[in-house]
Amino acid sequence: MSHPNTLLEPSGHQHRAPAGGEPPPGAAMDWTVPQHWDELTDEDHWVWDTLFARQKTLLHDKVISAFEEGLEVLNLSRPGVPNFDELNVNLGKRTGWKVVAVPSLIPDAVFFEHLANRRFPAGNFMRPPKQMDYLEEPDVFHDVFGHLPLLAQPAVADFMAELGNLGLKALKIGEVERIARLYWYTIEVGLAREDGRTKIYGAGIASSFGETHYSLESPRPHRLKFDLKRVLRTRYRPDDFQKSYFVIDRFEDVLNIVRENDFAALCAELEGLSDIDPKTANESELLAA
Ligand code: HBI
Ligand code: FE
Repeated sequence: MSHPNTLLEPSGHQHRAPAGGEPPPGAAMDWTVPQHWDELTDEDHWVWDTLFARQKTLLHDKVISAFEEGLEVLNLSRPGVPNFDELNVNLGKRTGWKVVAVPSLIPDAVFFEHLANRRFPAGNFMRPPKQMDYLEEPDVFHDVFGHLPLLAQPAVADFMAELGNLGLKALKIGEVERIARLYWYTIEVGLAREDGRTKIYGAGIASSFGETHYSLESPRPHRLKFDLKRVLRTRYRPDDFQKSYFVIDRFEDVLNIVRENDFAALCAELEGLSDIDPKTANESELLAA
């Protein structure tokens, strides 16, 4: 287990993104910037290689198999921070997605617009060595190592694009917080059953040494059977380990979550029902231990 005095990287990085502000200098209207891969330093590449080797080893048997397949398909084992142009050749062939560089968290509307168009916004910077285990904003390791392997899997790639569309619709009806919860409890900190065991698929956990251990081994968090209405009502803390994780039965069902539900109707149904604090859970909701 992790040492209590280590500043462990909570998977969370999503402090609410800037509101609909102007893009920073040097960024396009959609907040994208060139990756400037050739400006990455030896130290950046060293941090990538160090984090990659540690997580790849740690995740074996703890992450769903589709994640490890994605690492191979995208040839992410090659040394150094990946060049997005090279990555996009394989990724585009597999699922029509491409990774684009952004300098920071971007406004929800811009973020969802990218997802709806199969563009994944990834940080163009790498955390410094003294912050190996602490992450303020999503850097290239969180975004590329954590998110891209599953974007090479068609069902997830479609789910992510649908989430983008849902996010844009939710913004129009003032329900973006509910979509942010769905995104959070699946794409960022999702768990799934595979071969009779609970495994990781959320990028925030997969890219976090501390949360990989905590999400599967700690007795503290609740591990709840995935229930869409429960997810839409449950608050989350983006800057700490989770008090609750949701576990989907079969990872390949992830796409059905959005395909089989009418989101606007669900929001209407949940109108007036209180939010749920993630530190609470009923016995009946818990995954059988
Ligand atoms: N911006 N760059 C970036 N990366 C994210 O993961 C991100 C974001 N903006 C908003 C956001 N995520 C979350 O609030 C989503 O739930 C919308
Ligand atoms: Fe993320």
